[in-house]
Formats: sequence, structure tokens, C-alpha cells
Amino acid sequence: MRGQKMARHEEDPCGSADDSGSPQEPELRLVLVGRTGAGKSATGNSVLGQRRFASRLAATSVTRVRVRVVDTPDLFGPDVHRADPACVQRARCYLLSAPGPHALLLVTPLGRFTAQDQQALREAKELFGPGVVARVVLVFTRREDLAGGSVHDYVRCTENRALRELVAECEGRVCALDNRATGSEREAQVEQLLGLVEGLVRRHRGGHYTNEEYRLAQALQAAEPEERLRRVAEKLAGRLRRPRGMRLLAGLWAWRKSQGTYWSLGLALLLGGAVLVYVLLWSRLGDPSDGDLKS
Ligand SMILES: Nc1nc2c(ncn2[C@@H]2O[C@H](COP(=O)(O)OP(=O)(O)OP(=O)(O)O)[C@@H](O)[C@H]2O)c(=O)[nH]1
Ligand SMILES: [Mg+2]
Repeated sequence: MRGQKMARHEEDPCGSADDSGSPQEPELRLVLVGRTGAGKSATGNSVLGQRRFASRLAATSVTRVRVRVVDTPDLFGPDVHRADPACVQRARCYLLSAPGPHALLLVTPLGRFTAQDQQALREAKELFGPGVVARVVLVFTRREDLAGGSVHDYVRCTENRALRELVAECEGRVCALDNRATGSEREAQVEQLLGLVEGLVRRHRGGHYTNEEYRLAQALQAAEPEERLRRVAEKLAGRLRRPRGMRLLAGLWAWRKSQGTYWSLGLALLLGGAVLVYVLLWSRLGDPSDGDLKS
């Protein structure tokens, strides 16, 4: 993998997102998610071809396209709500990946998919909205444990039901990395991963993921960085405070809006049918004269 390295402003505490390269250059934005110790930073370093994380944001050129990777320490564990009550860290993640990621890389070590990984995915859905699953690529670290075997065979044969369900949810977008690999081996692995992401981007007609918070971050591009961070954090905190059921409905509604006319029609027909069945059942079961007649 060749290309000029272009990481800038990595220590900017408010994470100005468009801070490397020319804005006209195509860019793939990737957010690393997963439980602590899964190998997120190591994966970020593999993709960028250099040890960058410790710091949270870096961008670099690779052969085909510029890639921006956002690392996310401690945002997807059970303690995040206590550790980040005002959503400042999570808003920072939004600003670093604005105007929205092309893919979420859900990182998990091969052979160790646990309840913590499931929790990480749940937190990611909560943070970005349920529609983000359509952007998830499952990345297994410790590829060397496959001993030359195929990752697709591994997920097909695994007895871990939760993992099989996740792979189905991600529509089979899986790959494996040995983050200790170097040279052409590392390049080949990263090319495979970026190929998956590019396929995903093509499916979404070149678009990136977005939601209300990303739209707000874009609308506030001209604002002071601290103000932008504060406003996005407030909006996130407001949404995450709502009861889970309400959040799910709001997320589904936002997702539906982004899917266009066919989905609207389908959903309207489904809801209409459900209401009709309910009314018919209610009128049959609830009419007391029926009961009188039968007794
Ligand atoms: N053998 C092997 N070790 C790996 C691989 N990927 C990551 N590791 C090791 O796994 C450990 C955790 O990796 P990190 O990248 O720090 O994990 P993380 O998800 O960033 O962890 P937090 O930042 O604490 O959330 C480190 O010791 C890595 O060297 C891999 O592909 N193979
Ligand atoms: Mg890390």
C-alpha cells in the first residue's frame, strides 16, 4: 500500500472532521467500534499502515482512496452512560466522523465472541440509531488463529448462535485481520477489508450514513468548535434520555424516511392491514350480543 501520509490536527480536542487533504478528494470514513481489548486500535493501525492510535483520529492515502479512521476507546461498554453522562465523548466521535461514516467496523477477536461484543453492538445501535446496522462490517482480529482457513467457513460452522445471528444481520460482511502482519501480507488484508467497505458504499449509491446528530454537526460547521461540540452533545443526550421504546420508534421512523417511496407504501400497507385485523377481531370478540346468542 503506497501513498502519502496526511494525518493532521490529531490532537484537536474537538476533532474538526475535514482537517486533512483536499475536501474534493474522495474519502472513506470508518469508525471502529467494539468492546475494550478487541483490537480496535491495532485494526486502525493496520488500515492506516502505521501506529497512530493512541491518538483518536488519523487520515491517510492508500492506493485507491483516502481513508479516515476514528478510534473509539470505551464508548461501547456497560459503563459508558456513567462515564460520559453529558455525551461529550460520544459527540466528539460524531464530530470526528462527520458528515457521517461510510462503515462501522465492529471489531472482535476470532473465537472470543462474547456477551460483551453483543453489548458493544447494542450500544453502537443506540449511539448511531438502529439503521446503522446496514453499515456494519464485522472484523475479526487474530486471523492467524484460522491457520490458513477461511473466515467464511469459520462463521458458517461456528456453534456460537449469537455470532451466526450477527453475521446474518450484517448480511455476511465479515473479514479477518492479523494485526501483527506487515508488508504485502498486511496490504492484502487491508485491501480485502476496503473492498468490502467499497461494495457497501456502492450499495448505498456512494452515500455515507447520516442521522439527525450528523445533520446538526453539518449545519454547525461554521460555529466555534466548542459550541458545535456542546450542541451535538446536548442533542445526543436528549435522544438517549428518551425511553428505549420511543428511541426505537424514532430511529425506525428516521430510517423509514431515508428509504423512499416503496418502503413508505409497504409500511402503510402493513400498518393498515394490522389495524384492519385488530378492528375485525375486536368487533367479533367484543360484541356482547354474540355472547348472548351463544349462551
Ligand atoms: N495476536 C494478535 N494480537 C492482536 C491482534 N489484534 C490486536 N491484538 C492485540 O490485542 C490487544 C488489544 O488490542 P488493542 O488494539 O489495544 O484493543 P482495543 O480494542 O483498541 O482496546 P481498548 O482501546 O482498550 O478498547 C493488544 O495487545 C494487541 O496487540 C491480532 O490480529 N493478533
Ligand atoms: Mg484502543
